Amino acid sequence: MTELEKKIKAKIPGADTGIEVKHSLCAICSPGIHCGVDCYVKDGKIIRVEGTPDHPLNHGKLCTKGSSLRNYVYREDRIKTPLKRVGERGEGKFEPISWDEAYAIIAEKLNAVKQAYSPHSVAFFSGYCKWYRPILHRFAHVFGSVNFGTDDSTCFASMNIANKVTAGCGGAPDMGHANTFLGWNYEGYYSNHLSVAGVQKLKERGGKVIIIDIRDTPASKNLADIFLKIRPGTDGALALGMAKLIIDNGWADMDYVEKYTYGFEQYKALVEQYPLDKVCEITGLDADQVFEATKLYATNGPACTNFSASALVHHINGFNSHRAILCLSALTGNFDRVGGNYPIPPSYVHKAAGFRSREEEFRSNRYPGGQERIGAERFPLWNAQNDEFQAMDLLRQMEEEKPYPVKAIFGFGMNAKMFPETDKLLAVMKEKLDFFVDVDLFMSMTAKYADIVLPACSSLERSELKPYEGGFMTFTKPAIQPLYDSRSDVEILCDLARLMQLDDELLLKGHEACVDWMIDGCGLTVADLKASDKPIKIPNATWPVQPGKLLENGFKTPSGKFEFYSLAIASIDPKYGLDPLPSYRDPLEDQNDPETKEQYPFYLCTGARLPHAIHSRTHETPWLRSLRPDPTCEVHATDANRLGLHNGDTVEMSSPYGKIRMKVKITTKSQPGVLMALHGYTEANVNELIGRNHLDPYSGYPGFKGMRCNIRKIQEG
Ligand SMILES: Nc1nc2c(c(=O)[nH]1)N[C@H]1C(S)=C(S)[C@@H](COP(=O)(O)OP(=O)(O)OC[C@H]3O[C@@H](n4cnc5c(=O)[nH]c(N)nc54)[C@H](O)[C@@H]3O)O[C@H]1N2
Ligand SMILES: Nc1nc2c(c(=O)[nH]1)N[C@H]1C(S)=C(S)[C@@H](COP(=O)(O)OP(=O)(O)OC[C@H]3O[C@@H](n4cnc5c(=O)[nH]c(N)nc54)[C@H](O)[C@@H]3O)O[C@H]1N2
Ligand SMILES: [Mo]
Repeated sequence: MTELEKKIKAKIPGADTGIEVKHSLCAICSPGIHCGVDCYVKDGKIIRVEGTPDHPLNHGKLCTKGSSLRNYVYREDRIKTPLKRVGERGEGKFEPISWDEAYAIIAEKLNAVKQAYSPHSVAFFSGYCKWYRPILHRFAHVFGSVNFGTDDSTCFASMNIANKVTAGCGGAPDMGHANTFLGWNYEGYYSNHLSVAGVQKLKERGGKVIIIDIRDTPASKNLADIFLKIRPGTDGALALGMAKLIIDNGWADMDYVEKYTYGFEQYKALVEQYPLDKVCEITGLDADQVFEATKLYATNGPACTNFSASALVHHINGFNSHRAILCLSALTGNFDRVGGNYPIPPSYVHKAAGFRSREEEFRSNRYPGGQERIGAERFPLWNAQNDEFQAMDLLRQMEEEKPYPVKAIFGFGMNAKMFPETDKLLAVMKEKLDFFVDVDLFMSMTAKYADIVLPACSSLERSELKPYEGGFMTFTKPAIQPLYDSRSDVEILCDLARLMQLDDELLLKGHEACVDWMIDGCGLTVADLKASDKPIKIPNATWPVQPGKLLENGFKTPSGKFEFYSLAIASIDPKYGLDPLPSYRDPLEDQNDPETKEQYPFYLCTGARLPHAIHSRTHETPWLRSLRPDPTCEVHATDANRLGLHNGDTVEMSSPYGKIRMKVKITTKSQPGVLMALHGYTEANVNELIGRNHLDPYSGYPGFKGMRCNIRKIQEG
């Protein structure tokens, strides 16, 4: 018996030999934190999953979701073969077909739309998965369409654009050197558990932590020296008020401001309008606490800040709230400084590993032009700053066919439940599309509307490139053969590129050739990476990244400075009313007429993260679902008492856009008047309650975390 087999026998009583341990990664959650996993494989089946002990990211740890990876991969609703629709769209009636048949139909139908309308009338869309995106993006362009879009229309990109127009790039918190951590909507325990150790270490060194959240969380309880429990969606006003305090009390780093920033006088005039009493009235916070938090942040530097990908920017005023918070970092001289926030260039699909890949070039150097992307006219700032279409305008464009029709969608993990007014989107897709393909692991509600459904394999059944912080990278190998008749997303795209005879050498050569092209210069090839089963050091990566380069060489903004007043925004046609300054607006500005206020008195916050769930992909995973079996609406005890609600009662939640039912969970962690619920349930989809035009005009992002709502008891629990 080998040493390994002995170890396995010790761990799994009764296990016979013949078990192999294969290394892979868990791709259930955020692409930046895909943990290394050890899969125990017997007779081609995974019998156990553990975190890889010597992995540079997770060091053996796994979260709740990763621990149920085996249960996720072997879900019964996995799509088993390519399918062709035989019933009505949405009915879910399909017949199995071969891959060759499926490919032939897809090629024919996409080309038919191209001929009858234009290549731009085919939209290519990716849901939450990121790993294949550069390949899909290039495929869209080589096919001739400008329309490549993703879930970035609701995630990360708003923050990225706000960073870009202010500082030219984003900034990662330098936790290792900060004295104060401003954890603005930071809830690492739930949304990024591997980040918590960094905050704990800072505290152990004597560092201070400020948490700003709308609910009590493990972070507010375990980490905060000061906790500001703010009224949802009012963060922009708080940030402007903090800036006024910083300036008035002489805590600003005026040397930094003079040397490295642009538009200070206009910014100062804006923050003048936010004295402490007004800020407290808007945010519901206590004046002394705001003062103490501001003083700590501004005087106990260096201070770094957490910037959230979704919590703030999921309000219709969120883009500017994010900018207002970012401005604090320059006002106090913390941007691009040791212990503050400093830029790290991404290496591959949003992940920084200390080298610059050619991903962006790969995605864009075949851009066909000739038409505006979907959403370009409605969201000019998004369009100017992002190389994807804004999917929040897809429904309108399909429906109105203006400025041109969208007649086919090639979707990878497309999930209509991600979009506000899901039912309306599906109805328009049903009516308007000539052709819809969806590639997914599971038979989702959206896949049921597809004409052709293709089975994708999971991360354990395929190979993918994955860089890691610290200067590591891996190209995974399949731990098991693709289940059923599934294929990897990239294999599907490269097969189709060949069949459709697309004019692109790289796509025709296949996945590894594309990856080699993108990582050229880092000192490794796919062949080098494949020689190891685990992440290896990238020879040409620079890590840790040294701050200070922007201060030395200039910011990548029109002025070359950090812009309190954004010249990129100023260049947008004034008819859109976008303010170059990070001004504040009410998060319910479009719903404040007296009738709506009276009918829908609650503030609904959807999708604030919980550890056991991620979007729609985990709700149907039995082990995870068992942790919270029912779609649940969290109601504050004060409201529950007033309305006579008890735990387990069924309530109808309603908004001007729709109604759904959920079970009540009474809490004191949130605030009176605020309801909280997760998104992604098929039987209780909160996005039926969010208006499709309830959008931030800067980014096009929906107000997922700020919508008027009401509840009514339907049934005792
Ligand atoms: N109300 C509300 N809505 C939200 C949010 C919120 O907070 N509140 N959050 C928003 C945010 S931040 C995000 S990121 C989006 C997430 O947006 P979604 O795209 O809705 O995310 P998922 O439901 O995780 O994944 C979509 C589909 O991808 C499939 N899939 C999984 N793995 C693969 C694979 O390897 N290949 C293929 N082809 N498909 C795969 C899944 O089965 C699923 O059907 O939701 C947004 N929507
Ligand atoms: N377990 C789990 N982890 C996830 C995900 C998941 O679905 N589940 N999704 C992943 C994805 S796609 C994303 S984009 C990230 C998002 O991760 P984050 O950007 O961190 O977003 P959240 O965890 O939703 O929100 C962080 C905190 O902000 C608070 N918050 C909500 N509204 C407001 C507000 O108006 N003001 C303030 N100050 N705080 C507010 C929430 O209560 C929450 O505690 O998480 C990733 N990680
Ligand atoms: Mo996200």
